[in-house]
Amino acid sequence: MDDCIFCKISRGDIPANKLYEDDEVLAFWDLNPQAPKHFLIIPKKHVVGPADLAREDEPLMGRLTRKASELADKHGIPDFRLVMNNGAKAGQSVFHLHMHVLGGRPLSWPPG
Ligand code: DGP
Repeated sequence: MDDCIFCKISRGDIPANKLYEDDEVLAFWDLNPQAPKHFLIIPKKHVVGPADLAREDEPLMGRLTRKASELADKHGIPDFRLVMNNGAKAGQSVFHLHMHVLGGRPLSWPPG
């Protein structure tokens, strides 16, 4: 997707502070952190959001979740929250599927 900011990061067209990258997934620190530790993990494949996942994407989502947990552990975030926003009214502002990984402070519930 030519005008997708996360596709641009994925292609290396714009910089990001990366934690991890392989052929399928990329993790980078959020530009606008909502907690002391806040990174995003995305599939390199352009998927708009969770509601747009195909059955064939199920293994990819498993990889994202496992890698998010592994990276949280590696970066000293034993307790963390995974968040995926779907749609503008739920807070999605970038329409390329991403999982937020937030930690480093107590997180209240319910979210706003
Ligand atoms: P959401 O609101 O769930 O769509 O989250 C999008 C997140 O992406 C938001 O927390 C800010 C972050 N973000 C947006 N643009 C950039 C960027 O260019 N670089 C980085 N590192 N993060 C970005």
